[in-house]
Amino acid sequence: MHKPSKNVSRLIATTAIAATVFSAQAPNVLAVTQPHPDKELSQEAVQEQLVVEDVKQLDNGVMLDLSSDQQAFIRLFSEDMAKVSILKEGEEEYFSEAIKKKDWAAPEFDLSQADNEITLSTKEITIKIKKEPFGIKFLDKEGNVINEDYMQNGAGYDGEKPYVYKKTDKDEAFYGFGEQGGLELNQRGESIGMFNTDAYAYQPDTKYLYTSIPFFMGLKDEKAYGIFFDNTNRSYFEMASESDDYYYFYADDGKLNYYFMYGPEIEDVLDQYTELTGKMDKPAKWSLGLHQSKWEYTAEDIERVAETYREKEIPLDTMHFDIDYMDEYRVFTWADKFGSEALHQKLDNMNFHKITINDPAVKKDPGYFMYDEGTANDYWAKNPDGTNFVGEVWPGDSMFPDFSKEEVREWWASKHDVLFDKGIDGVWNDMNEPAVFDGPYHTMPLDVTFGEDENQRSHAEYHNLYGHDEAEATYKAFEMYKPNTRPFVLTRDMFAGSQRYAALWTGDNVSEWDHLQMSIPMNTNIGLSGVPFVGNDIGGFAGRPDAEMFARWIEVGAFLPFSRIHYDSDKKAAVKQGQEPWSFGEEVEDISKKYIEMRYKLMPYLYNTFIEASEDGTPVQQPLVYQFQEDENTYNISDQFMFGESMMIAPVIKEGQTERDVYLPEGETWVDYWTGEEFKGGQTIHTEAELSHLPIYVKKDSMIPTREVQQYTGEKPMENLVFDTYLEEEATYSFYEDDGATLDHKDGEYNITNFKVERKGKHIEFTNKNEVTGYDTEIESYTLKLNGENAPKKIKAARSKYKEVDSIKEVKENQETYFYNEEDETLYVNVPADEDKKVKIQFKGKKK
Ligand code: MIG
Repeated sequence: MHKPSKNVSRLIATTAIAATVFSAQAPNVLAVTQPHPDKELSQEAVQEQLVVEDVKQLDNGVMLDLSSDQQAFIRLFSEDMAKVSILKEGEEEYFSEAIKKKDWAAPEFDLSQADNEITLSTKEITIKIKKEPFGIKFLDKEGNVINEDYMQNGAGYDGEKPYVYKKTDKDEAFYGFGEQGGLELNQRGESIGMFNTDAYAYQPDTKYLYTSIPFFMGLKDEKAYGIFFDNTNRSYFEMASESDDYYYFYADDGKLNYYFMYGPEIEDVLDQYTELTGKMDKPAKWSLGLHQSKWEYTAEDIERVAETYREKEIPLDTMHFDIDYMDEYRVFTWADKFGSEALHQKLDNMNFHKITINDPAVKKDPGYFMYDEGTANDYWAKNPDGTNFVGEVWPGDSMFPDFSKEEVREWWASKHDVLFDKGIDGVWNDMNEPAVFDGPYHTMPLDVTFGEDENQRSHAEYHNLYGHDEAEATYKAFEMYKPNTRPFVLTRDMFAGSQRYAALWTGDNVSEWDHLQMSIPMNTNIGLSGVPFVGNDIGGFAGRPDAEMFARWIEVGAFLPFSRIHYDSDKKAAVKQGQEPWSFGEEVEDISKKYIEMRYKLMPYLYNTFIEASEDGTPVQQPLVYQFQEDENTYNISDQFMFGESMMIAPVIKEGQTERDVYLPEGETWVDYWTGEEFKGGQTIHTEAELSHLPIYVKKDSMIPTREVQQYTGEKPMENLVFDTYLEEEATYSFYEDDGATLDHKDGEYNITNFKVERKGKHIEFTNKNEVTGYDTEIESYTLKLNGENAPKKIKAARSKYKEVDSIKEVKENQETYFYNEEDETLYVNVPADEDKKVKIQFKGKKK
């Protein structure tokens, strides 16, 4: 398979002069803005080796005196997580803003010393530290080496640059690294760089994108570990890009400080990582609906597009307001037409949610309240000489809030009443690299400063945190003004841990087939980096898709965690093609409607998948390897994904294609969602996929909660919950329910109900048990939809016998009824929600 490597753009980044002008060019790899040249490690420096000179036991690990006046701290944060710090003389251990949980109870551990080795072991892992030369090895409890330093180079500093070399071999796969380009899931062989960059119209081989998450996982021999390099400076990951024997990571500056976490399940690594850096909140349900947006919709366009969705009965929850809603790009103001009461009334009456974009840059404009207040209070980022930094963005010369200061974040938060007063429900943070049109490499000079006195940091150090802190400030705005409403913040730039505050969209992608394809490895690796709430502009932002591309994109788009159609201003598009579902003719409109409706039907499942994400860090859009790490065939599948626990999506992502191969992971039986045909896992099948067909496969023995379609979330009460069930032996579902909007769940206002469907010889039993009942549910009945079953003989619960009816509609509306559809061999059974007896379904003969 052709593999466009990011190493190409590494060359470009180091040798070419990066474009610093506003990047409105046509898509062209050479024109994509990239930061200043990469720094490389000196081979001489990395060959110097450190030696352990003294050892002290700590309550949770050891402190080592090293040669070259350095010190190492190796602390156990849990039975399978350790923090490794190697520090220069006088430096202290450190946590960046990424870290949510700093206090970890020390696990029990043994410490022993031999001649040249120190051993720390917990119930789960053993850490062997070699004294001369100094090096660290992590082993599992059976004594398998999971990860070890590459001793030729080890770890240390090359001048200012902290680095770590690790041993690898060709069987090890790498995942995570936040937002990365490329068409492959497995990042082995890649040169990865992290420095948040406004990379308009990026390409698969563009090295620097918007978001930096210096976290990755290694997977070898079916065992996974994670490494989080907690350094906010520009960092680099050479993942066996030079040799199959080692990989290394380093940063331009800062401390050497990383966390090692052991799985062996990927799932456990991610759970640990998100314990450390925070989980996402339970999302507002409306934010899981479809969003529509365009740069340069007029106020009239917004109204007309919103109306058209309702007229055409295509579900939509949210309209976005891009930068034109502001008065000449002054943040926290409204231009007349966009602020008009009439427009907001109309949108509100049609039950739309509304999101406004927000940029960090504040127009340098005496008399404008933001400028005046920020200046009077000394809130701006500064030049090295202490004067305020001024750079050009949309409003012209602008000031940049210093979000590193808590006071500035509070101030910024407090300004959001201007938006909330118009009924704005979510805030979309753009340009937070920060992008500066006339700055070197499209951002601020690296010596601009943030913070004061002992908290002062250079832009070089703070850069990757700018969007993170702005997201925190925006999140605070919700706490301030909407204390019992779930926040929705969308951001272009993140650092590790930003999932605590915001969802991520992957910036200015392009209407090209490669981008549709790339979105899958990109999003799933972002998911493996602790950020479940992610999406790409459906149809592509820059350029315009044709009908076929849009149809294929909406098929994928309906299954993105964050699902938004958004596109570039007409000024830059060669074709003035609209990008609403009806802009491509009837066929594509029908296709769009079909899949958008499907998303709304799956809302209970999607919401529950997000609840899991908020609890365990589980990605919503998962690479196959996430659930199937025992099956090596999944390690580099980049064109299929799991949508939650049970549904596998195998979209067509190539032009002109109407069929494709699909790999079905081993260990499951898979059911074709459309035909009911069953397949054993562990094989590649071939399927037809005409334009309207999105191949979907469901794991056998799963229950998928669904509901009737709504035009927007909250349109109709969910009186009947339908369990789409594919039964072999036993399927279960633990269903979470709350209001999906407030924080009342924190006071116990939620339900958990455990459902079980079991095959017992000639009959099937259905049970539901309440585990938590704190929420006043609207559910009156459950429809158990059993796919691929014979006609039943009788159905009863205790003594009450269920009555057979003639249609799906009838069964959904009448409790204690059932309907058998012979054509597709589907049985529907309506069980009252308060049924506390087993429901027994008896069949005539043996299972077909
Ligand atoms: O310099 O606000 O990525 O989504 O429509 C371009 C206008 C600024 C970039 C965002 C895009 C948004 C656009 N913005």
